[in-house]
Amino acid sequence: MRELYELCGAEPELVFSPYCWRVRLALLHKGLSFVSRPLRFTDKAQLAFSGQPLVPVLRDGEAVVSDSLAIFRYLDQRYPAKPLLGDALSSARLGLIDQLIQHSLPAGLFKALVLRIHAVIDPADHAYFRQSREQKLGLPLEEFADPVAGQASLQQALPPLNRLLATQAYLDGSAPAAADYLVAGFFFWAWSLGEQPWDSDSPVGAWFQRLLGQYEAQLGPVKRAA
Ligand SMILES: N[C@@H](CCC(=O)N[C@@H](CS)C(=O)NCC(=O)O)C(=O)O
Repeated sequence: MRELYELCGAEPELVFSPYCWRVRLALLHKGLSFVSRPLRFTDKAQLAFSGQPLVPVLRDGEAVVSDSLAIFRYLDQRYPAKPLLGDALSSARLGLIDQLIQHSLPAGLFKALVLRIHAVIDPADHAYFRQSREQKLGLPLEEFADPVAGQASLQQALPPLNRLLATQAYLDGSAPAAADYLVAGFFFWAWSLGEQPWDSDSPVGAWFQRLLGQYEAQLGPVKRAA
């Protein structure tokens, strides 16, 4: 059996972690079915078998792999058909792409989404979420949250993606692969939380709709927060 441990809100079908979305998209790419194991923040003791505290975790028979990039690499090694990464050089470059994208996308999105996250998580998770995030941010969630500033920050990060996607359908070329899923995880994060802080008419908007359409054609509608 193949199981994906992922983060959920009060409703178990509402899975919203960007890193878990990456893995959902990668499994779909490979045509591999999986059973979702939704966890709340306070259920993380159930990840003890993986030897670390974060999702996503993929349990595939005897194999246990955590970290979205490590899971991409595992999937290519174990299931070489329909490569996500390609050769060793492409695999190494994905680490660079991840660093660059982590530097530009999630901070603004988190500013825009943090109160949405707080609203959708289970009340049992509220204290943990607030305490852990406020400790990192150094200020109360309500003072940090700023959807307008978050959206402005996202707009500053989008031009390179828009320029590339104006010339090709996917970040990886004419068909989607690892670079697309790595970046799209952040867009599915916002989408599942009921937000779309980017322009539908932009190349990025069209790219996201293509990926969403492919996902929903196979796995059904994405559960979104109201
Ligand atoms: N580098 C990891 C990041 C994983 C990560 O940060 N996961 C978050 C969910 S988005 C998590 O498990 N958070 C649990 C917590 O904050 O307690 C990856 O790419 O998978």
